[in-house]
Amino acid sequence: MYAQMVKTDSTGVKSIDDMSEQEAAFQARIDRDEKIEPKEWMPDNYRKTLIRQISQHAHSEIVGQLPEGNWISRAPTLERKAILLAKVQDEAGHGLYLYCAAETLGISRDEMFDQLHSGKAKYSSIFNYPTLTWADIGAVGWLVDGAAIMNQVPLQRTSYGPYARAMVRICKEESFHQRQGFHIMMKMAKGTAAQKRMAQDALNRFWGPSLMMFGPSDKNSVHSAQSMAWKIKMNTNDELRQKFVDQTVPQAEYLGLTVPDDTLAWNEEKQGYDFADPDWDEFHAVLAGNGPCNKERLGARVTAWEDGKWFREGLLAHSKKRAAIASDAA
Ligand code: BYC
Repeated sequence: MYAQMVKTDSTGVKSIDDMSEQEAAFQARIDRDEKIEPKEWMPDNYRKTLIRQISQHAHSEIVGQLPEGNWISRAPTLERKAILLAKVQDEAGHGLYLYCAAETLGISRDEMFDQLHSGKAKYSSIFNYPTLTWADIGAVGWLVDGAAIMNQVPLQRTSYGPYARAMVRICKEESFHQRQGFHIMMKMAKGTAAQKRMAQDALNRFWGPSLMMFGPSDKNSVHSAQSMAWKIKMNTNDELRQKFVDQTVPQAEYLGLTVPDDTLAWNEEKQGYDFADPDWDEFHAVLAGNGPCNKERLGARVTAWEDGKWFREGLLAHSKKRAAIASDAA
């Protein structure tokens, strides 16, 4: 009965009148743009929402290494190989900052890995698509990192301190990633006819999945309203998708490539492009574990975890030994 009464609007966000004194004081801090720090009081759902979003984000970074890692040994030049290697290492670093940020909320890294490996936790749908050609590595940097930046730059102002601070460095690196992807696309699109065809094919396959990265449309987004009220999300999914399209279409034009959307048109009134929705049935299939590479990606993570068991055990044994030596010496 009480639970129904507090959901005072259609989005399920509590109105200020229905909040306890503590909750209202917390909301006032958020509204004043104060950062919330780990040991401070926060509503249980704020904590849970952050753990869900930050851990999913961390998992995305880690799983996101796989489609690109696939091309390190096949990069066309030594320079491209070194750049790609650095980028994939950066993604591992992003995962680690984000796992650390989530840990400050009281979840352990082992629990997060367990949620990933058991299929309970999500990671971004985009990483369940294959990278079939070298142009796909360009498209991933240009579109996937481009979409990630669009989503993540506003998250530098998110209300939870450790998350906001982790995003600052991540965004700097993502911006380098996006440029390296665009640079690959420039080389391909301005190269031979066959290279240009590869670049167009990569754009054709990655366009829809990149739009899906922003999540379901606002009317179907279950978490947006509450997450925006708590400044865990700074923009809605549709707002960010629109900004991404508006930024990316002129870049495709510069490359001489065609965005695979017959309905794409500039809308003078809204000062933005009208564009077609991605295939939401495909999005839901990927989220349900039935995308082209879901099983392969999760399988690779589980295998890596199992293969690393001896190493984790070795580290633990070593740290116990050192602690014992230190306590003997004391
Ligand atoms: N894929 O109510 P909604 C990167 C889930 S980039 C999978 O709108 P929310 C990288 C959603 O989790 C990618 N799942 O949710 C780039 C929820 O399910 P649960 C990572 C998705 O949380 C380049 C349900 O659908 N970036 O790392 O308000 C190289 C309902 O959605 C997706 C981030 O994670 C999706 N595309 O909004 C390497 C940024 N979309 O949890 C790495 C931070 C939705 O209820 N995250 N779902 O079971 C966010 O901003 C938000 O979590 C989202 C979703 C916009 C993704």
